[in-house]
Amino acid sequence: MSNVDQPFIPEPALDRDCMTLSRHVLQQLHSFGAEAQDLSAIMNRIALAAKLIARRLTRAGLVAGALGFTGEMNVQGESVKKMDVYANDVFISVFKQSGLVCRLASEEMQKPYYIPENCPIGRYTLLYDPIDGSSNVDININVGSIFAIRQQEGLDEDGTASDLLQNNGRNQIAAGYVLYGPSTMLVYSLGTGVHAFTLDPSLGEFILSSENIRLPDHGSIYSVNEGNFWQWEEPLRDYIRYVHRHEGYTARYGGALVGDIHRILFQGGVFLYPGTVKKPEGKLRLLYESAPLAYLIEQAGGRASTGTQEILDVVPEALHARSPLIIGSKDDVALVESFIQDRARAVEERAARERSRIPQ
Ligand code: AFP
Repeated sequence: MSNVDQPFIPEPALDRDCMTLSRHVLQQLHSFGAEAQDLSAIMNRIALAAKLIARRLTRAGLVAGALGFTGEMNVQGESVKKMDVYANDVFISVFKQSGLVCRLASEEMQKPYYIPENCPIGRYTLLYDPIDGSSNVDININVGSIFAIRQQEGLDEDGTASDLLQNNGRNQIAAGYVLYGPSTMLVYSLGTGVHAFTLDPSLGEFILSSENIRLPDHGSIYSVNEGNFWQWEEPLRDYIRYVHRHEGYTARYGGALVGDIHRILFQGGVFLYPGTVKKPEGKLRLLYESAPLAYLIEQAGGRASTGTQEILDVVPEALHARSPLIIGSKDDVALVESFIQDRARAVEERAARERSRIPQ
């Protein structure tokens, strides 16, 4: 028999090395149609942005102008880091002349950025947090990027992005994050499970490293900035008192959401960024942080809640709206919610007792 007649059975290691991100997207969608090709190309551009950002982060201590603050404030009133600006521009650059994305919105920009030449064919919006946990950059600890893809509804001719304010997080088509850690990893979901890719620097490609990741229903980790303890509402303090008094819990908090969520995705547990008495909406941005991560964690079998509502059901009131976030293993999220419900019930019962004492 000649070689031509023999069936080609690739070595397993070779086959694994060939499972790139763009190939994986097409495989997930079971299609080579136009929409599948678009999503595959969008993910490929996000991967390019991730590689550019990873390259700069890896050499940040050696490159002039890579570290530190710009001296400006962003729309949220936070000091802007040079790396935030670089990473924000990278995402815009990779989508220029792509024909894929008409509009990009990030927490670093007051208004969405439009790429008019893409708009006649680019039906998508990219929402992103270019550098999440940027206070970690100057001390060389892990940071991340978070992204979500949505279908653009209407032409948004007045530039108000009103379609983004009429829909909840279930409207996301895909979401994910990039973790810039000891290795650079890209984790994403298209609504068909959660998959992790590791950047192989020798190939310059993200290669599939874990497929269909499932979150355990319970984990030992609780991840929260306990320095805010006295600023929280009482139910959150009840929860923390509970974990302090019970065996089997361990605290982990890195100051960068992506790293903390990545740990929970693989090991289970719960991450919390609750509101405080002064800022009930909390710190994290719904469109760029909470909703994309909620989409991902739900796809892996976990849950994400504000404490009283599923994150994916929240419709933002503004582009840069914030939301409290309780996210992770199902049972752990439910446990936190149970403290919120208990306090709400107690308040309700006290009010009913007061009412019954007042003579009618
Ligand atoms: P920065 O990007 O401004 O550093 O904020 C990071 C972040 O949004 C999120 O990644 C962290 O989980 C959280 O803030 C940390 O905030 P605290 O410093 O208040 O704990």
